[in-house]
Amino acid sequence: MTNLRPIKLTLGETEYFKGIGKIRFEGPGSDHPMAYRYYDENRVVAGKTMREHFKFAVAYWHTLCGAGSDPFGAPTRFYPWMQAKDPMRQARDKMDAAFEFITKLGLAYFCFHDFDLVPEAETLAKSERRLQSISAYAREKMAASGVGVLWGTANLFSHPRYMNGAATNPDFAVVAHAGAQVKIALDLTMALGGENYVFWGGREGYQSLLNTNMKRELDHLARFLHLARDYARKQGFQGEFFIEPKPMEPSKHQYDFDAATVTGFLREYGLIKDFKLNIEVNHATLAWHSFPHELQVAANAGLLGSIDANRGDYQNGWDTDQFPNNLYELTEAMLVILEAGGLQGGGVNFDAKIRRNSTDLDDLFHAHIGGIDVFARALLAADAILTQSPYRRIRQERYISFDDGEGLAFETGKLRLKDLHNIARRIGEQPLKSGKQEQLENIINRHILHLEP
Ligand code: XUL
Ligand code: CO
Repeated sequence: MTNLRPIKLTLGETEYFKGIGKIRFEGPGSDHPMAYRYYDENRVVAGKTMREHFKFAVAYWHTLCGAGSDPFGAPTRFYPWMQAKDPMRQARDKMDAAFEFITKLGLAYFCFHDFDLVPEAETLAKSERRLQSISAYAREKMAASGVGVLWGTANLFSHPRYMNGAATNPDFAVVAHAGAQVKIALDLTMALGGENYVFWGGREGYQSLLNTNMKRELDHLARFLHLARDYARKQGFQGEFFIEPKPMEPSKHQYDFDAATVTGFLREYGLIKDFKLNIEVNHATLAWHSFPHELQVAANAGLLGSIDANRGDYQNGWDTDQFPNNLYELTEAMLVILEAGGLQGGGVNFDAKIRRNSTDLDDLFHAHIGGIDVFARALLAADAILTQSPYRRIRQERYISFDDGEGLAFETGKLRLKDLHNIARRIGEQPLKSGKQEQLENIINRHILHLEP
């Protein structure tokens, strides 16, 4: 179902990013700041084109709606597509800017929350009409450009009604409203041919157990996901549903803490067949994990669906959502993704924002070009490590004692605890075996430094 249509530059009435043309692959030797040095969408690596490996998507909320405000200060960016007073006019301007931006980058996807596309109105019925109207406009732009939807979602965390949660709210009226919003967002995603649908549990969590019946809230969350799945499947939706784990922020305790927690939840509530995971870098690090760790946990369970690309900051614990730029770390991540056989259904969504003081229009391009190129380099490095270095062999040899004899008998369930006791007494203390970590780290460094185009 991957969107492989050619991407056509698509402008609206106004050209917003004047002076910036279509971003092209120029190779590592290029000095042009507005060019890809490594991302060559048609280049085949490990059996797939780069375009198919990544399915890069622009995140509507950060890139088109983000105005640079933070808890300490007012917006710093006054983009021209944000100026119209009429909400539908503004939504259409924003969509023109979105398609100009996405098609200039040559990308095939975007991701959105319902109310990224149009502002929420005073009533549900009016909001629904606004969404239907922008959906028709989006369909026109998508047909003209070839751009598709990687995933849609509903914003169940910004409005004050969700301050105590959405599906896990202690008040049924709020749960019902969240259900209505998810129904509308599913309809919208399906109308736009969206390939997947995401649930990030924004305020599905709690601040204090003193006022929280945790078990009941978790039961409600599962019930809610069952209803959403049943509705979408009945309408013929064949894409994947993803849960996006995050340990905290905005809630102190979030129910979808990390990949392992969500996997357990999906198993407990009979949702494991229909839901996969959308792993976000900065959410992994907020949970005191590394990104590759979270990817591997998801892959172990067969649930590695999609990723939200960004990075945190080593000096603080917030969800800073910076654009990815660390080649060493991303190479380790791409090793996990390649060995898992790729992402199932999803792609790489830039859930990342430029800094508050990045106020020029071209900053959006620098950010995305940098993120895209670092992924492309990481893919090339990881592929070389897997195919041309002793990386796999060194790791495999650490487990060689399970390949035959008594080790294999243990692995295949043929030994009892008493057998382990007998074997240990017989073989006695064995020589220590090195983990070879530094040698493996040097292999990564060597391959990120010596990349042939
Ligand atoms: C919040 C976050 C969201 C989800 C979509 O941290 O990552 O943007 O990706 O709701
Ligand atoms: Co995200």
